[in-house]
Amino acid sequence: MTATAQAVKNKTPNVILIMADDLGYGDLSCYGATKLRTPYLDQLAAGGIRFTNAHSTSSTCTPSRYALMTGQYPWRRSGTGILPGDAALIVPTDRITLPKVFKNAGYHTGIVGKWHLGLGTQVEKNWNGTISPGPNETGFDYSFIFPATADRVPTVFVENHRVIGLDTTDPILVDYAKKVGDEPTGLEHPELLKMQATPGHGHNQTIVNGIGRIGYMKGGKMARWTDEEMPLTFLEESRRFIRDHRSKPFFLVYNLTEPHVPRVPSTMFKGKSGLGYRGDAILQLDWSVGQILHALDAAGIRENTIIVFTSDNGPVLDDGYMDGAVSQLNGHTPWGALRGGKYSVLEAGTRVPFIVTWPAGAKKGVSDALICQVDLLASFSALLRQRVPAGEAADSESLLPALLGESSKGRNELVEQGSTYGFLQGDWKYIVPNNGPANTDPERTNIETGNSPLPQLYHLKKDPCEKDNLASQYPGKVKEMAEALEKIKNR
Ligand code: NG6
Ligand code: CA
Repeated sequence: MTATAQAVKNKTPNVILIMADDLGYGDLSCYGATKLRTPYLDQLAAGGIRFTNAHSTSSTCTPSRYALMTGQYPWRRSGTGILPGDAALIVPTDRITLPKVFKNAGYHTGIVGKWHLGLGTQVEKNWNGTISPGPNETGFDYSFIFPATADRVPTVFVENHRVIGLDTTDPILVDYAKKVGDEPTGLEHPELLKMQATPGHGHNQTIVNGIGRIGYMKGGKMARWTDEEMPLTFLEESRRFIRDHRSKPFFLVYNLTEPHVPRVPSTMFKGKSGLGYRGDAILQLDWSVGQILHALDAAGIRENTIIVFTSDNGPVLDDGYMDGAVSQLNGHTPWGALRGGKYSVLEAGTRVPFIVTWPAGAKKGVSDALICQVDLLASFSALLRQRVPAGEAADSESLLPALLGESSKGRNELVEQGSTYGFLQGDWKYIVPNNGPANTDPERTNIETGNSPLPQLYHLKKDPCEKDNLASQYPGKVKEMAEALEKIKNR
């Protein structure tokens, strides 16, 4: 029996989780986009299962990734909102995590790309020494990350516990409260910027590579990335990881940084989409996925590799830079036919592309099963016959048959997190009343939040666009769902 045949028989496929950053439900041509084409992801979807009702737990990054790692709804724990770049690690090191499931099953585990779950034990940390705990303490044998987001300092790569390209004569200092060093900021010197920040939105602190960032940093000049090649560096590291570990089962998390701001595609993609840099970044993302497929083919392991492709939250156009996302949208609909987007409790906030392929083991097709990224922990535990410790990862449901296309049955209910809670149950969605603003910021991000002081009830099956609030027509249903949600929250 060949090694691949043995691995298929033992059900020990390689697993690659590819997580895009702010990619919307309608951003790929296999999800209905007509203004741009994403041939590699279309090919992936055609060879696997394309989910139409898959969700992140939350409509922003940190909480969604926290849930993915821990199998727990992020709102059960405080401090799981969008983290600054100097935050301490928020993932517990003494509990089960998604990578630990694989590690316990004998896999080699790695993460490449965006992290945004904090590093070290405190905010004040020495970026010039050993930075720990981080991904390596939460289940990854290998990590090659950037700490937070592409628009937050420090704009450096961290490999395992150390910043890459560190120069001891030019130490790195990071501060989110006050300016450090004497480098120009975007606020003081907008003439030095190659991409202007949206007025009134921030992104005007330390300038790195001609782009104003959130947060202040000094030093580490040689260690700083250039945005044009940063995603290609992550791609190359992922390809290397695949090559180096092709003969043993591995789990790789490849966290793409596209199409999050600042959108600075590499030269080969600039202007290619006709939709501005946001569209170009999506073409770059699609091509990167194609490069991963080539790497698997070259290593001879595509057959027995599961790829899960998804996004951490819904789409946004103007998220702080004047990059043409609004002015060159050209009729593209990143949210598909849904309402809302990033930061929103409406469907486009958390309903995201989700594709699963496993040529040797899973079926092909389209599935409307309700699934959530929080379920990957229990589902892969089931595949690898690993026990989830009692009381841990309690919000994660094993949906393995749905993920492999063997069943159309997903979850019965799901809690969605925007600035208020949404609750899906059967064909219905209930949104908890909230006094926050109905729009994130009409002049800038301009996304409907879903906030309303009145209860909202939508029949998602008949009204996927959440247009027709039926709450006053069905007060009993509202009460029943509000109570069911409270029960889950207090579990
Ligand atoms: C917000 C930023 C936004 C983006 C987001 C994180 C402002 C006004 N907005 O606070 O630009 O960085 O955080 O995005 O600074 S996420 O995908 O990582 O959640
Ligand atoms: Ca995101």
